[in-house]
Amino acid sequence: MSFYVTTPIFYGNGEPHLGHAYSTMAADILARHMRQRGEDVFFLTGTDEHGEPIAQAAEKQGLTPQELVDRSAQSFRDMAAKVDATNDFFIRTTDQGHIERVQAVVDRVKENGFVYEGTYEGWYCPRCADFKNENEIGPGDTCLIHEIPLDRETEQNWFFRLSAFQDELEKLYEENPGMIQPDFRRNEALAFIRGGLNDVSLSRSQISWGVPLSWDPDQVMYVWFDALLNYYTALGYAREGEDLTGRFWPASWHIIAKDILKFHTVYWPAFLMAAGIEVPQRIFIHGFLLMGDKKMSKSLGNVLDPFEVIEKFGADALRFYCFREVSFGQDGSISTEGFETRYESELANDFGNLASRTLAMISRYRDGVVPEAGPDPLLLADFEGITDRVSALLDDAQIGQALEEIWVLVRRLNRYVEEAQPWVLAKDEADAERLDQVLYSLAEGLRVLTLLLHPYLPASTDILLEALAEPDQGLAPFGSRPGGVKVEKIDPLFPKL
Ligand code: ME8
Repeated sequence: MSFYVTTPIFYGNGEPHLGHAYSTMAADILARHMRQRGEDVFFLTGTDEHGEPIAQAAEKQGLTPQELVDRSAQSFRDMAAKVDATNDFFIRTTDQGHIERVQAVVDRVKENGFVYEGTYEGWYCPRCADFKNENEIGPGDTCLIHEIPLDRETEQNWFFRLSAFQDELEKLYEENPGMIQPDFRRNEALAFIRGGLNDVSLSRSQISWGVPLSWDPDQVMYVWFDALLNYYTALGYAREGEDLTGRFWPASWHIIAKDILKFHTVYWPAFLMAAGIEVPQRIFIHGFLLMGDKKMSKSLGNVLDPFEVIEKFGADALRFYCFREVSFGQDGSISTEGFETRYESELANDFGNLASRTLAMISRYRDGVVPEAGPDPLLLADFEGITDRVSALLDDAQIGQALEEIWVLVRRLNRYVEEAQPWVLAKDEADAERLDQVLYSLAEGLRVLTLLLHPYLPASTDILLEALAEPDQGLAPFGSRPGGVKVEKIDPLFPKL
């Protein structure tokens, strides 16, 4: 089966922060997990490089737009690498391959009769790059998100007949209740659609930094249509000489935050329908990471630097913390103190310790060879079906809940060590068989959990899988690997600071 997951493409006028890293890590966890299941995976991220905000930011910095986006594309690429994302391609909307394909899709939308010429008059937020309808305008004609005055725009441009898709969109979400996750976001999208859809500008005439329309090159594509199309165009040119569209489209998951719900649940499927292209399978809309009670954002300046955290604690710790602390789908506060607490108590104590002591005991009591014994019946029921449960949760992008399922068993194994007391068993030759069973069960439990944790903690689980002499990273049920394997001791995976 093919599995195609995307992040938003981030604006090429800013520096990456933890909010961007969050979506990237989420998509990466799903991609890694699906690869473990042997699926044919494609994972896309990238940068959104056209439009007025970028042209303006470049001018302010005394750069050409291209110079600015070249720099920030590099920063976003670095960010993805630093959080250990395994994206299969990094799209930039200034790629020639993207531009050509955007033009081709828009031409189809026009041929299909959904484009007309008209005059736009209304309110526009230059930061959102969004035309606001009545219920999106704050007091004194301001942007509700950025709290800045909106611009009154009047311009001659081309329109997309969004209104023609009202019924089809309603039907889409009524007939596919699971398509937008979490469920309350689907209600939001439906409410927006039922509120009535106005046609939207498809092009801008007073901006030049964008994709020119093939039939009217004085106008450039409205940046949101250009940007949304990235998910589709990338497959056409990500691999030289190969078109991956048939293999991966429609996307399995678009991972986004709630700020761009309207674009992804209303504009995007409508535009695809207009072009005669299949709509994505599912869209996951996560919440905002908050520092205190404020959204982290570039314009508010309260940004937690993921690079600093990674420098000090490693990418695994960041990946773990974000999905452990905040319920995926909800807003959630994060803090340095919260981070340090979880690092100590969960990564270092619960998991790191379990790994170190299991390997140390096998080394001390059995010369590093996992005994050839069977699994302890005491643990069998706990581990029964764990891989399926985690897989089912991750099928629905329940990243935090899947992690919780795994963590329950991490704690279970720690309790098992305390209950079984291998150091007592080791003192009496009469307990040798029981010790074999306990050590085997610990090694096996640790192996199963390490495999399940791999998508969350790729670097430390790589070390551990090597120490456990587990060559294959595919998921495995408890008790499926026989003993007799030589394992190695390890240094603490999450050293105390
Ligand atoms: O909107 N918490 O780009 P953008 C969680 N280019 N996630 C956050 C976040 C926070 N505090 N801040 C940002 C754009 N994000 C468009 C997208 S897609 C075709 C075009 C993440 O750079 C989250 O995924 O403003 C959010 O949707 C995205 O960054 C917005 O990134």
